[in-house]
Amino acid sequence: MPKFAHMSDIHIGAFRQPELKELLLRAFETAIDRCIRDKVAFIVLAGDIFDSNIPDLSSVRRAAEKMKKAVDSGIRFYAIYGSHDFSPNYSSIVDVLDGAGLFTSAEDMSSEEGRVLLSFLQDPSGAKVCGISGKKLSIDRDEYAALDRRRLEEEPGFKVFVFHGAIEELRPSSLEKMDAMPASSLPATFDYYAGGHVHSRSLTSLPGRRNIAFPGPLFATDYSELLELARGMERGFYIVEFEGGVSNVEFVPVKVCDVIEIHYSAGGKTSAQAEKELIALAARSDAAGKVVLLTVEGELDEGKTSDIDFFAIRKRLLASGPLIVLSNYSHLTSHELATEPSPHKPIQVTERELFEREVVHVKSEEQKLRGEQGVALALNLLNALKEGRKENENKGEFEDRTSKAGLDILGVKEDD
Ligand SMILES: [Mn+2]
Repeated sequence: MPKFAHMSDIHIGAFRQPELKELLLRAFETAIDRCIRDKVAFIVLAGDIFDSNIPDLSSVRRAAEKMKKAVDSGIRFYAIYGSHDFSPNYSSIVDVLDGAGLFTSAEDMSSEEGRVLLSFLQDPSGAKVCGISGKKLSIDRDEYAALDRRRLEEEPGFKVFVFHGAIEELRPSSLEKMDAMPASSLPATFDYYAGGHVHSRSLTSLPGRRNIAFPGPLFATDYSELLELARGMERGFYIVEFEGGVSNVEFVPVKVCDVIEIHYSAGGKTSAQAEKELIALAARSDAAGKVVLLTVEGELDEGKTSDIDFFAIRKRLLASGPLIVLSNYSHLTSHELATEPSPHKPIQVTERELFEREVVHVKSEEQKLRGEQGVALALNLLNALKEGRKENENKGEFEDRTSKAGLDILGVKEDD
């Protein structure tokens, strides 16, 4: 019986730390190896394959090598962009891999009298694949609105629709604020809806639309998703068996590393007590080969947060040979000096807090400049402007790239 795999939101290139970048790549390699072993006919990548439209090239090289291996063993890749690896003003690495023949874009779109037409890709296994990429500036929303559904719905055979976006009816409560479209936006009568964008796994059938699937990431893409792994969340992808229709959907877990959380509440302790207990806790923990997330929070009753020797605690933890230790002391305060800035506060936390404090003064009516959306936009813009000149990039290219990145984030299209 033929099979295909469905992955999404891999975000290759995410994370600053080389150890985490490496784990992400290993998760991708593990998943592809499993597909080769399982002899899937094709792999659907439902967007956000990369963390940005131009991720770091060493990550791209590793990922491309593995994909080449799959292609050489007869597997085909059908991919769409996600909101992360698409840019309205810039080429994406997805285009490069498409051009090089590693991927086939699942979005074969044309327009006719204001209607959006999609063509099916005919896979040799018999499956028919088509889809719409996740784009910025709500371009994809307009495409769904103008989509000629009837032609797609009348097409006979085994059909897979690939998309990148949340579905209102299926949106997890934790993502209530996430932009979503109603399920009726998707053309009906497909056998499988290969979704991306939502980083939480689900497989649901709605009337007229069976098997709407979101596999979520293969590993994690940020700190909060690392915490989810530490708390027992399983990550992976789907393998779908089909003959006429879908006969089985299997979730394939991918695990590349143990992630543990060491949580310490310093509430009501003195700084000396907290330090002693933290060092003892570090000495007790079995961190060898693991990703360790150390969270220290609470308000000290006595002493300053800076009295705690965080270096010694870290050193003690590192002695047992963890892969990496990420510490978060941003919610540690002291009663004695309520205004004292806590030590080791990651710069991102400070920036976020500043924006959160100032965003209330924004007078604009524009929704995306206000509240949490405004904070996110300001942080994105700041990060884009912080990026320095790349090696071998000349000044003109650097300026061009920076201004395009800024426009992308603001959701403005460049003048031609
Ligand atoms: Mn994503």
